[in-house]
Amino acid sequence: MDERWQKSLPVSWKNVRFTGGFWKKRQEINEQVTLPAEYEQCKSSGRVDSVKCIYKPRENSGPGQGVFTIDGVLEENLAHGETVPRPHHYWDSDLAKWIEGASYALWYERNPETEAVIDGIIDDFGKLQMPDGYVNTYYTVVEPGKRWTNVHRMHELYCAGHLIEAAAAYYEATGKAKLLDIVERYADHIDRVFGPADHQIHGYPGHQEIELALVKLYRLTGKKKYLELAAYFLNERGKQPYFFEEEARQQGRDPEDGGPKGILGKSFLAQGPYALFQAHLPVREQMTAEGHAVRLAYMGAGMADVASETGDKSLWQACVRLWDNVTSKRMYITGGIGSQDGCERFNFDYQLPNEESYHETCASVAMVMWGFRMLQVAPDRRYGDVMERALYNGVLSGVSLSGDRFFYANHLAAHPEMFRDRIIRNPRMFPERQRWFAVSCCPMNLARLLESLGGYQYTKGKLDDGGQAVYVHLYQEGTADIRVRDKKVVIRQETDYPWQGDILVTVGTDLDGAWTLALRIPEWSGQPVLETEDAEVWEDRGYLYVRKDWSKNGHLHLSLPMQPVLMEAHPGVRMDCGKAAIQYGPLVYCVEEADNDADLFDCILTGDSRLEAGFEESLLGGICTIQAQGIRRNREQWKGRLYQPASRSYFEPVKLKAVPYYTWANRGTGAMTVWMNHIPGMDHGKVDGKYEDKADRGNVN
Ligand code: FUB
Ligand code: ZN
Repeated sequence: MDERWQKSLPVSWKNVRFTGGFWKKRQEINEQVTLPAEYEQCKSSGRVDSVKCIYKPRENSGPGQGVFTIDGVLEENLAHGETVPRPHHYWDSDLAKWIEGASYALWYERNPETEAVIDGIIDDFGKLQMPDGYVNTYYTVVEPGKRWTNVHRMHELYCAGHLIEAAAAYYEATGKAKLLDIVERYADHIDRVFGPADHQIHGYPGHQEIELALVKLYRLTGKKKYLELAAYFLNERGKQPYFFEEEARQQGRDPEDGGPKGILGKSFLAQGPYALFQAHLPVREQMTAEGHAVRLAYMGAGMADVASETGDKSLWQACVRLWDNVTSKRMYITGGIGSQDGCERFNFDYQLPNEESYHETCASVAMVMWGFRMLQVAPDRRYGDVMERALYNGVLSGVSLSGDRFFYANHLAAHPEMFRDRIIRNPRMFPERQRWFAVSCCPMNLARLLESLGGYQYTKGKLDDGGQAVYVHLYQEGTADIRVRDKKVVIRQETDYPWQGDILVTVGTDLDGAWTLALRIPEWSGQPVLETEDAEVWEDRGYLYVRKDWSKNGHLHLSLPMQPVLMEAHPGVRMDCGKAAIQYGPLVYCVEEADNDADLFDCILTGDSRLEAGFEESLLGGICTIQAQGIRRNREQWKGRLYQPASRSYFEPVKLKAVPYYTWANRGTGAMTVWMNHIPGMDHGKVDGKYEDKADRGNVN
């Protein structure tokens, strides 16, 4: 159990600028293509107008009348002949996430048109706000009078959380407090409605998010009641009698009825009632990560935040326990989580299917958010490495290189044929990025994360001896403007990361005296080389601490050895037994049909497959590709048969080219796999003119 506490706080995204390199390019696409495309989708789907309250409920409309998705909620559409799109109960969150992402972009480059669009939506939210502070489109126009009657399912608190995050971003970017005023009044309302007193609802959200948002609001306003409310929501979860049942009974609903299709209710998961919502047990008693993946990771982020601010050790321990279960048994190599398509949830330990993976983009975003918050309590590379893994792989695969197409589910292997008949059932699963989804959480989540990524690079805190430390969690070309002991410090990183691991750090400051830069050394990098002068250097939990007077000599050079390696999964992951995946630095690779004429699923990487990395400027936006040699069976032997007796097969050599996983499916649909067959003890050298298995001859290496 991670007992050590070393609090640090994020260096604001406003103080960090990417000046070139990998993420700068992605941010430009995000600003120029993704955010505008998302706004257009919000407009044409009715989201933007929904805040204007133009929807009029038809008689008998409301829950129970529409088209249900797998998670049992109404799809947006003009179902049942309605003339105006019915606002979905989480449309507010989509707009809020868009405002958040667009606000970050405004800070980097003020754009009066975007600002006017945001102002317009904020004004509409302002008009929507009730005198008591309540703001929610759905309950204003679709089910008026029913607010706070189905907190279990209807996402009011989730939408509130996203509005708070949007308000914080808009305020910080523009200095304008009008959305912040709205959400403060709303948060005050929520604080009056929920709580331990008899007249209050003793409840908590069905979809976590507001917890971390309230901590953000607390940090921005200094008002402790927001932190206390966040803690209250976490501490209430799982208490008996179950709030979701009490709520249902009070509203005359049958608590045994899980809702449409009966999948979300009391007895759906073996782990206990309401495990899908992480409400089966009090958070401190939850031993494994169960249920809906995004909810769990947002909850973890909220727990870490609250623990960090309150010093609550038992909450922190519970948070570490969940983190450990996720990252040691239930996470993909891409850092993504939630392998089960039905209900977007965790599965049992090591159940990580590749072709059928759900692996929602939002869940990877949530892992970045959670990992970053873990780092703020305990700077340990096991959090930073996962954050980076999720970012470069699970998150980034969610958007096309062009910036206007998105994955909801991210598969780790695909053969397009197997998804053909799924198109009708669930476009989220199709292995081709889509322009939009009816439930469009992922595109928005991804855009707001990429735009605020600078805010995940550094934190600042005190060391045990009281000295100041600035932690460097991510490497990227750019500058950070930080205050240490109230003096300005400018940190500049020059690097071509993630394509190579050299990082030149220059610190510009006239702050006298020693303080510490702590650099994350990713586990994949083996032995790093650090060059610097006049410094005291030590290592702790995967961070290299460099303490010196930076005003005298502000340079260091960190070299993280970066080579392609074959990775294996724990033997418990039965889908990956006998397989290996290529990793290069933080990037996970895959082989795609577009580069390989071989049948990808029959290729075998052998013990002496050499992996060679080379940069290809003109491929997929400029990437390092990895070349590997392998073998495969000669298909002609099958002579049209489907099966034949096993015999020593003849192998033929095959050359494979792997590309970063995040770039897959940018050249049409085709087969792809991250995990390839791998026989470590097999040499693919030619024997007597044929390729055969040396291991058979006792020649295992
Ligand atoms: O329910 C809101 C969001 O939509 C969830 O976080 C996603 O998993 C998707 O269901
Ligand atoms: Zn999503």
